[in-house]
Amino acid sequence: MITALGGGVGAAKFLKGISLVLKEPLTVIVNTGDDIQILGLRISPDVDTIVYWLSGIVNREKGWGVREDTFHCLEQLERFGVETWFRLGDRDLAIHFYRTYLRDNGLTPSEITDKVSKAFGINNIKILPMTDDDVETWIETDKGEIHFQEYLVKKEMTPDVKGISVKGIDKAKPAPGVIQAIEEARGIIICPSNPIISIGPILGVKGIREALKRTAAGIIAISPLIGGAPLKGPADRLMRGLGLEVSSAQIARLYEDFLDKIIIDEKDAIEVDKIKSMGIETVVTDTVMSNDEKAEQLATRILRLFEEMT
Ligand code: FO1
Repeated sequence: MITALGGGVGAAKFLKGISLVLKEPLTVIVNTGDDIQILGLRISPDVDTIVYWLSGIVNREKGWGVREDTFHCLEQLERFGVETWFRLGDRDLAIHFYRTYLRDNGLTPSEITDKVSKAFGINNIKILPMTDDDVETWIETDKGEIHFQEYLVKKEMTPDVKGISVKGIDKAKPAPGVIQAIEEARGIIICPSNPIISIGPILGVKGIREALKRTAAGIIAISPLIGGAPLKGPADRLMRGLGLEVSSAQIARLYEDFLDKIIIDEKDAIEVDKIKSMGIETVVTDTVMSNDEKAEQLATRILRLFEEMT
C-alpha cells in the first residue's frame, strides 16, 4: 500500500497522475485545516478538490470547483447582501449541502468522505481526512487574525503574515485508519503541497509525526516550489511571514526528522548540496504537472524510487 499526505491543488493534480498508474491500494491523508463554515454549510476544500480531480469533474483552469459550474445561487444570495466572496458554484453546492446534512445527522468527516468518494466512483483510493475533529487554520496578519480562506480568497494574500494558528489542533485526534495507513504503507509520499498550511496541520495532529518517524516505509516528499516560488498560492508569503527561507532546502528541513528523499524541480538544482548535508537524498526532475501525462511521469518516477528503496 502507498500512503500520501496532502492538500490543495498540487496534491490533487499529483494524485490524479498516480491514480492512472498505480496498481496497488492508495490511501490519502488530507488536510482539513482549510475547512470553513459559510452560510451554515461546512466546506472542506482540500477533500473536495481531490474528489473532483480524481472523478474527472474538476475545473482544471481554476484547479478547484466543478467544470462548467454556474453561480445562480450565489447571484441570488447577493440580493440579501450576504458576502459571496467564496465562490460556491451551483453544482459544487451539492457536496456542501450533503456534508452538512450528514454532519447534522451525526456522521463523522471520515464517514462522510467515504460516502462522497463512493458516490463519485472513487473506489481504488481511500481518502481520509486527517482528523474527525474540527480544525481551522487562521492567519495572524498586520490587520488582525482572519480565517485562511479569507486571507487567500477575500484579501487575495495582501495582508502581511505575522503568524499562523491552527485552531483545535491541540485536541485533534487522527481519524480512524490514519496511523495504520502510515504504519502499514510500503511507501509514503508527501505531496507537492504548501508545507505550512497543508502539510503543517496534518503533522500537527497528535501521533502523526511520530508515526512517520517510526514507520518502516520509505518517505519521499515532492517540493511544491519551482525556481524558489510556488506556481500558485501563498506558500512563499507564509514561509516568509514565519521567518523561513523560501526554498526546497527549507522544506526538506521542515520534514528532516522523517524524510528519506525529496524531489525538487530542475530550476532548483542548485539546492542539492544543501539538502544532502541534512542526510536527505535529492532527486532533480521536471515537477511541473501541466497535464495528466506529466503528473503520471512524476508518479512513476516516485514509485520506481520506492522499488529501489526496498
Ligand atoms: N479558491 C479561490 O481562490 N476562490 C474561491 O472563491 C474559491 C472557492 C472555493 C469553493 C469550494 C472549494 O472546494 C474550493 C474553493 N476555492 C476557492 C479553493 C480553495 O480556497 C483553495 O484551493 C484551498 O483551500 C487551498 O488549499
